[in-house]
Amino acid sequence: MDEEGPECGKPDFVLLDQVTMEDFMENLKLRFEKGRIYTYIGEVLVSVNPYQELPLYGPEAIAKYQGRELYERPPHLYAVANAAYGAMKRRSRDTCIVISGESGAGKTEASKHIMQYIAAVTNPSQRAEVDRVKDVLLKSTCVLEAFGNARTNRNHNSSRFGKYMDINFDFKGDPIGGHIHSYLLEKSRVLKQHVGERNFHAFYQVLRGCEDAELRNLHLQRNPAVYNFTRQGAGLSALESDERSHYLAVMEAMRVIGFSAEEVGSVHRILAAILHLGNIEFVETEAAGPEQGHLAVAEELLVDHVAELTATPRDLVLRCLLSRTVASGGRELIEKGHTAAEASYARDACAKAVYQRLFEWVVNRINGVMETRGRDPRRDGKDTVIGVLDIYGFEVFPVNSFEQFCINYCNEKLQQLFIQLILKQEQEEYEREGIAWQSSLDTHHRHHPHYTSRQLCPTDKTMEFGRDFRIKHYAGDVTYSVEGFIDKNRDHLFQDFKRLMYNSSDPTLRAMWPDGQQDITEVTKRPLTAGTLFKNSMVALVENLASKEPFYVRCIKPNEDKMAARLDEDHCRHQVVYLGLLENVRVRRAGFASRQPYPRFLLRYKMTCEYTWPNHLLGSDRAAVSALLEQHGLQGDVAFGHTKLFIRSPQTLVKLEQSRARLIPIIVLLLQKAWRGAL
Ligand code: AOV
Ligand code: MG
Repeated sequence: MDEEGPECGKPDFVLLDQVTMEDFMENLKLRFEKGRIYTYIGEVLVSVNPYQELPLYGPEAIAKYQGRELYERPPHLYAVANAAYGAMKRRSRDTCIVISGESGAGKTEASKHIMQYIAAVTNPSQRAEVDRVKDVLLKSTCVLEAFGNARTNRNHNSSRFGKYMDINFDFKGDPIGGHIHSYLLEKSRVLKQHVGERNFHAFYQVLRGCEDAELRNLHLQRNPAVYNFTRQGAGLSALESDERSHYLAVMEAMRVIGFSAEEVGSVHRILAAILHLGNIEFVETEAAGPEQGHLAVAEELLVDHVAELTATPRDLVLRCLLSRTVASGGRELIEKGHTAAEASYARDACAKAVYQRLFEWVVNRINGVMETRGRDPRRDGKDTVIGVLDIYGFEVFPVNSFEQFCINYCNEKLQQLFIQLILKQEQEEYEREGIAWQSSLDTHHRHHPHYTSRQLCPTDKTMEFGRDFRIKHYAGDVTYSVEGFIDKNRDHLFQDFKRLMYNSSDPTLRAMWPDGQQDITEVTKRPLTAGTLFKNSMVALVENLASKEPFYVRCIKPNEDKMAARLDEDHCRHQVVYLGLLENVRVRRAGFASRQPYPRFLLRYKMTCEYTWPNHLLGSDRAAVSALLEQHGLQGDVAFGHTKLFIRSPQTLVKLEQSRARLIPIIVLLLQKAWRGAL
């Protein structure tokens, strides 16, 4: 990777002459056009999705960033990963990298680059256990994406779950374990997708990827259009060959992680059972037996398939589909027949729940493999953690429901945290360095959501009475439809299904349903709603992040069309506004425009002073910096911290930058002359 010249714009927005939207956008655009998709705001990394492969990654690039200071090389994810790793290792601090930005902005890709960096720079002594953990860390992404990602209209590989991954390091700084926490999978996708969208990748991968014999055993046909759950997205499939190579990659990843052949077989059978379940329809008939009331299954063969694939008794499957057990009055249990509508609802609830449990089982299974082992007992408890957060991005669709509400709520929470931590961090740094500073900011930057509905705003015809409500989010207004909202929030599944799954003779499936052993009378208490559970998990997440030293990656989506090398200014400006990036620059410059460790400052500016070029003899870097500033007459605008120089006004930096820019051509000439002389 080449170094950056002035034609690439400013590598840090803090260096802008003025902090206006125009200047910000001009710099962003200029850099993007030059293939510079990364720019700093202090230690925050702003990243613009290039929508094309750029030669920015891989072992060579990693080597350039390894062990370097943040500003020594052009801005990069690797530099942030390295900074987080360095802070963790040097100061034994738990750190976290929070990646945010709207759907399709590049969060998941960024998280993968970060993991790759960490894997590449650790374990020089190649300890087998550490290598194993690294393999699992890297391969887990591929498996989780298969089960938790799907094509949406905003992103062809959109994460439909939130992911927070902790990596545990031992005292040597090598990864010895990890833990993935997943947040609210968008399970309603199993049943239904918007036009232009698909179900989770895993379904298509099995349909397209399995060998003929296995497909026959699963009673499946290759064509996704045959199944209700995959029909809608069938025409949008990736190339069949791609789907198959994804399938093979997932199989390989599962093998490396340590899933047994039996487990993989179970996973396939569960996916197939869900597809068959989705095709089951109900008919109301006089002829149906007295036990099931007047309801029957239209195609009984499908019930056979579901029973076989889930290793459960066929009669019980049928019974669960057509009726439910209820505890009447006291403790007496009675079986109550479904209406056709109730049966369809129960079938769907079951299909969603089976998929969700499968997903959670996959996550737990990976966690089991990554559990920290082989820790030195004398140093127990001394290991440190880097957390990487890659959550689903803010999204707005033509119709938004419970899932969007949760996803956007989550983004709202993270935005609040960003603002809070940025202020906190600034103040702490000033204190640590012994610099007096007066906070010029209040927290009016917090965005309070505003609620409105047609009832409150009768003239607003963009919302329907009693159906829609609108929230003013930090990233824009979103209208939510309450249709299905309460159901999704209540998230009810009849105990009969749970019991059925728990009684499966397939140990993998059975392990996913520990609550199936509960007695019906024990479960009639009202459980927490999905919304409450999600909210609680967000509170815990935010607390966890706030306890760590945070590093931020702020991702920007350059255009709505997933087009390479096109930056739509309005679209980006909107994101710059709601991500609070201008405020970020201002906060960074509020007290002091810039702060730099003395060695880094010298590296950049030493050529502007005769006492420091090419090397100084002044005893300490701090003394050298002082001499340099004095020669420029700039010493009045700075404060000397214990390890860093703090520069108050941006003009000082601008002057130094100008003087550097004037000298570079002369130095290049001198070097060329010297070079020729040497020849
Ligand atoms: P997201 O994670 O932020 O969206 P992704 O990381 O999935 O977004 O990125 C979307 C797509 O953009 C990827 O599939 C790539 O095609 C492309 N892309 C992103 N980053 C890069 C990069 N650095 N280089 C090349 N292409 C890139 V969501 O999961 O929807 O919020 O819920
Ligand atoms: Mg993602």
